[in-house]
Amino acid sequence: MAFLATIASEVMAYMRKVILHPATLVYSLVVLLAGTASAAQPLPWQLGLQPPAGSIAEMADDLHDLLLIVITLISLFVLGLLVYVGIRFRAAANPVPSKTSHHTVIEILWTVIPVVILVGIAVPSFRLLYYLDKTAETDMVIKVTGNQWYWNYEYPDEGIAFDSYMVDEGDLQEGQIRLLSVDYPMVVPENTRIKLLITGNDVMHSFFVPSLAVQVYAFIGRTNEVWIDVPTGAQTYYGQCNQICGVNHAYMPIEVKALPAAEYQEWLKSAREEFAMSTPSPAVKPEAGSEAPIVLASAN
Ligand SMILES: [Cu+2]
Repeated sequence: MAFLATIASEVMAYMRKVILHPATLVYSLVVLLAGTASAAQPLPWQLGLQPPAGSIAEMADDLHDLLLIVITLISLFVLGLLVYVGIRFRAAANPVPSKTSHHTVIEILWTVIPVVILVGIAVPSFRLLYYLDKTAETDMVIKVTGNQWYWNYEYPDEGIAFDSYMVDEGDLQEGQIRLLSVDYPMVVPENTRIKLLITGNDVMHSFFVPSLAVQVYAFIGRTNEVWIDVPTGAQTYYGQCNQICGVNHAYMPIEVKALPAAEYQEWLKSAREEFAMSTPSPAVKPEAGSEAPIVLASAN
């Protein structure tokens, strides 16, 4: 009994310290009031996933919620069985144990029921998997290259490419987020489907933006294809490299900035001047004999 009291007091102490902490309450209130539109970044003491943005993320979120229900019911059922067996068949109450070792009906049940559960889970899971695969129906392409330790974004149809570095703590401006804000974010138009070609230049990286439900490895000499579904609304989505890639792994965040169509065109105009590609990056160097156009240097 003493250890139960210890556990209870530990839980109470944790609740007092963390869940009832003023910062937690204020954040919970802010998140509740602000709704799902404003939090495409991790928050202190956050529970659960970041609010989903776009159809892929919504489907992934729904699948997560479904699995959470299934796993909770299974865990409670197994816990209930354990408690029941522990009490009902304890040595004191059951001095002569049964020698039963087989029970055909139960064995069939505990084979068939898990199979039914798994098949039930497989249906939404495969639906999401095949939905993720539909990279053909996209509006535009961005090539993302992981480097030690920054990202490079290339818009092949616009002839622009630029590096994206984390803003150092000392240089943070008003509204920028420590370890998440970058100097040049990946800018995208709202309400578009974007094909991402993800590759690496040195070691393995991983392009991970939780709110858009995208997490893809960036390998050297290999291009992974995925698409994101940017929802309507000007919004910034934050992510990080989540494949340990060296000493500055924690300092190569991802910032995806969604703009309304007109503002995106404005950005494109200035980006074409500032970020015109001088040479194609190594991963898109045209192969001998191919007709891929090479964009020449601009004069700035
Ligand atoms: Cu990395």
